[in-house]
Amino acid sequence: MSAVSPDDIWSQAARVLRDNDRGDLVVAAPRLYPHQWSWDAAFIAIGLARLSVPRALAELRGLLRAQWSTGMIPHIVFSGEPGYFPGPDVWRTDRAAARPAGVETSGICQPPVHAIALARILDVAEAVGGDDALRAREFAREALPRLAAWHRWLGTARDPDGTGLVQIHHGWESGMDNSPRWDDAYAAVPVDETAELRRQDLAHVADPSERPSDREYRRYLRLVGQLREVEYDDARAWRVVDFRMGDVFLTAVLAEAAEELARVAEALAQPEAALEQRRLAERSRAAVQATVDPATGLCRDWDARAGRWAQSQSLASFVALLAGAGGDAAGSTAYERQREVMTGPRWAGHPAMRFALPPSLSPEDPGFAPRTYWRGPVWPVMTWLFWWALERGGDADLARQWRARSLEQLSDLSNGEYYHPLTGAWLGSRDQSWTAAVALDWLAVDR
Ligand code: 9WN
Repeated sequence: MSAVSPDDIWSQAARVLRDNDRGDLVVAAPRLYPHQWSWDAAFIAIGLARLSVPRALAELRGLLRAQWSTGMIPHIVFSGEPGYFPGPDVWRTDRAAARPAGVETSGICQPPVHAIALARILDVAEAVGGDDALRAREFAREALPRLAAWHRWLGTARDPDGTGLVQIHHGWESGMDNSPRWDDAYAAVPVDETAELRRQDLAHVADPSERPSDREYRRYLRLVGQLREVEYDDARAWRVVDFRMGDVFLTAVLAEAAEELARVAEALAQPEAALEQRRLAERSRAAVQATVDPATGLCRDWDARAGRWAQSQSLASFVALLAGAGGDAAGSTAYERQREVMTGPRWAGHPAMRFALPPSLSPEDPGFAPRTYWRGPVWPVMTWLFWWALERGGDADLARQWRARSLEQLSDLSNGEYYHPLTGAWLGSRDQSWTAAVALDWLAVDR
């Protein structure tokens, strides 16, 4: 046991969020990511709510101001600070008809965890009562149609094949940028050796192997170029882009977010809005269920261009634990099977793991790279999401264990972006906002 107390973790995490707060937005990390990221902002708001409900609401309100007229919530809202590549000059979303005036954003999206954040903040605020509860309800009324439009856009513009599986046009949209999930699909994306790389990320990490390679970045930029070329027009983008994947993790998140938004709509006495979200949740869950590989019991992404299932196994293969937890799938075969594999000796229960927590890749996988980003490390924010789903689904013992181990992992007080699964050392950026945010939420549970 470490000598660090929960109060120490709390004060350090609160300090991180305070220091990373630029007034109108909280940057994802002080140096590596000096802007607001879409799904980071949602997790950050969950943590902020434990410090100040109004500040948490302001974070989400700020993000929603950058929502495109199509419904898309962009993956980055630029703060004006220098130091990140690719910046607005590369994205050139000023040419996109759907981008709102007065903000600079990227032209792609990220997983839709926002309604999960809204519902959680509302619950926190209702428990506090008074002004916090009033303000949270008022904000929920304002956010509901916007989040419904966001979900609708994912379910239509990003499901051109009508399968229920949401398609992404860039690995960045998955939030798990260089996960082996995308290796085969990226192998078919021509590398543009002439693309100018002005990477700044490598200046902010201890070791370049913690980040994606230049070769990966060249592909990332090629896809941005293709989307920029069609001015981020939804009708054209999916036809021209060299990468189009049915993302099972994002779809599972959408299922749960829709379920949560339905709950919010009911609390606001808006039954029609609730019904729309319940239908979307059902459709998304069915799509997730349809990805289950009968041989392994794990979920799979779909390569829509190649017309085949992606082969890799990663943290994202376990999304029955997310999408199964809230509804009728709890206790289903996929849930039970994935739970067993994840807690078993190939994954979180691997004997070499420093903490028995879900890693981004199995230590047994030939591609396991314990320092490299989404190719092995443990990401506390991902543990939080799975923990949240377990809690809600009533899988209390495992939820308790993951929370306790995560707090032990966080007792180095670094608030690292991700952690070496075998040594427990922090990697990537320190003082990462979303790590601090989930630490606060975990601690608040029994404070
Ligand atoms: C690209 C901010 C973001 C996270 C992503 C994570 C990383 C960006 C980058 O950082 O991606 O979007 O430059 O590497 O992969 O999940 O939202 O924390």
